[in-house]
Amino acid sequence: MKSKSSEESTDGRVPSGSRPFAFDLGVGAELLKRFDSHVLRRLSALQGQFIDQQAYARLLPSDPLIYEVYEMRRPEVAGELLHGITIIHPGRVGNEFFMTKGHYHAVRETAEIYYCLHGRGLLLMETEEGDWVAEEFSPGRVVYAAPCWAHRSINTGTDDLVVFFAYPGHAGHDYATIEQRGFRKAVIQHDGRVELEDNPRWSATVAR
Ligand code: PAN
Ligand code: ZN
Repeated sequence: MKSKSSEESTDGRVPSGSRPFAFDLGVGAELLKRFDSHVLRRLSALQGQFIDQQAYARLLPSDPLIYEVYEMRRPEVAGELLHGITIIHPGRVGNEFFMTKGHYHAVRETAEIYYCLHGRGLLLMETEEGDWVAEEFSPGRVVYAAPCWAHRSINTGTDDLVVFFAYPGHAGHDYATIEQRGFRKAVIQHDGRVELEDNPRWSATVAR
């Protein structure tokens, strides 16, 4: 499946034994077999993020699975690309659609590219300076999260949302800023439509 060689090096340089490889990208069991790690995120991992805290509390006893990440293991160094698939399951907490935790990259000056394989949704992005953008996910669509933009995937459909992602190996993840502050916008269902509204739980400052 893959050569181990010297890929485990963590001294910040691309290992000399890093070798090319290839795999098929599709949706289904064949794709998922190829991945090295599988992370499951349940509702409890998103504590404090959804607007309707009563709806959150009602769902919490069953702690539903919100999303899953299948990742290729690569050295976490600047010359490598970390990549994999995220599957966000359909559903809502109150009127708000299921979503990922969302994060800034710890190294802010690193981008990420997404390719939507299946489903419908949005990549919600914002900067620390106050800018925000929501780009649509639909099959075949690429979304580019530029350096310094926090990003959160949201499933606005009735089926799984499946996206491929790739980002620099040294990017790292800053989850704390979003855990404390949230995103400026929330994505909700209103009269059967998908709408963005100001997030009342968003706070302008981050306690450090
Ligand atoms: C993605 C995300 C993935 C899950 O690979 O890690 O979609 O979202 P959270 O990491 O916010 O839980 C990515 O943006 N990596 O950098
Ligand atoms: Zn990211």
